[in-house]
Amino acid sequence: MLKLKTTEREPTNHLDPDPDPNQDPEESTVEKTNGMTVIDLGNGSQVLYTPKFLSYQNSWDYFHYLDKNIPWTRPTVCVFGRSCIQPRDTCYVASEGFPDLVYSGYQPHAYSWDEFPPLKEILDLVHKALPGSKFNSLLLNRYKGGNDHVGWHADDEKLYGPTPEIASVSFGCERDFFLKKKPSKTTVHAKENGGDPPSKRTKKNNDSDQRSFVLKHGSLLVMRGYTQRDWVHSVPKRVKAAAVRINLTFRLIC
Ligand SMILES: O=C(O)CCC(=O)C(=O)O
Repeated sequence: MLKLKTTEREPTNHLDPDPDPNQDPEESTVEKTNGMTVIDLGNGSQVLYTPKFLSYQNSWDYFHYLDKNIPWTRPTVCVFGRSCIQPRDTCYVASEGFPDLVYSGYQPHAYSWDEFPPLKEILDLVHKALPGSKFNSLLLNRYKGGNDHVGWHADDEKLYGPTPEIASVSFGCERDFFLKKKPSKTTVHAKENGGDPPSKRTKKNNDSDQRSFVLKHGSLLVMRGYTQRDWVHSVPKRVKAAAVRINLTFRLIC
């Protein structure tokens, strides 16, 4: 069993059930508590980021274990009607008896948690860091170099319910992680539209509609609330990110 040390931190609360009535619901706020940054993206979307979730050495021990022992595959997926090889390695772990995960026309084999005890250790640490949260499945990604990436998407598959919580732990090479608000269709009524019939217009994005993080070795990033409904995220190609990065995204199948 790998020996672990986590960074000490205060337990964090979930989305504020009793928000300040004077605050614009679209306004985003940032709060820092004991190593964790809480970013309220507005409208019920929230991101938490802890750069030093796991200690440096434990993170390397996990990295080497995962790199060597996970049965990584690089499947063919279907994106916008086209077949392509997924630009990163993947593996999937889930508790028994839940619906199968299917994304981009691909249904990964679900391995059991019992086959990879260190994954259960990391899951326990994530549960401890996020009191009240529960995860029962895990999608693993391995980026072998700067060409490996994940394009803009939301983890909004039905099996995760309307407000999925995703806890993402990173090991190895640092990579950029971007969040971008989905363009919202606003109905423009006749009065505001010079008397024309109602029409749909797409609201333009501004700076507060984008966020970026550098996901550090041993870090934890959590997306909560309506983040998957209202935002998309990506890990873009980076020529200079030549080394391997492994990422674990813990999810709850409802
Ligand atoms: O590698 C990451 O940090 C993100 C992975 C991701 O977006 C996903 O698995 O859906």
